[in-house]
Amino acid sequence: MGTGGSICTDSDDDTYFAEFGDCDDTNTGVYLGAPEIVADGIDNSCKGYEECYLDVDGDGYRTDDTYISADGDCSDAGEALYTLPGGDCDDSNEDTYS
Ligand SMILES: [Ca+2]
Ligand SMILES: [Ca+2]
Ligand SMILES: [Ca+2]
Ligand SMILES: [Ca+2]
Repeated sequence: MGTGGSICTDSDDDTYFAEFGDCDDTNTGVYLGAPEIVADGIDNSCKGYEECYLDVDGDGYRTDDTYISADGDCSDAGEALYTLPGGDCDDSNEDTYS
């Protein structure tokens, strides 16, 4: 190793460097251009946001519509993770979900 040069780190061994292209160097499924998993609460492809499902009425059942979440966690009001059961046929009525 020389002196004065930058040392690139790849802690998770996904071949992407933390300093360049890997926005989470602890997760091998996260790097620039990685396949995006919708609504898993992780910005897999390092695009700066996450696509979440919607549960507008908060009854615990989501629709198949997606929403761009700027904070990327899918845990705010109205947002839903992919683990939530789908099939809310009326996402404006919390008493109707199947
Ligand atoms: Ca990574
Ligand atoms: Ca994702
Ligand atoms: Ca709902
Ligand atoms: Ca509903």
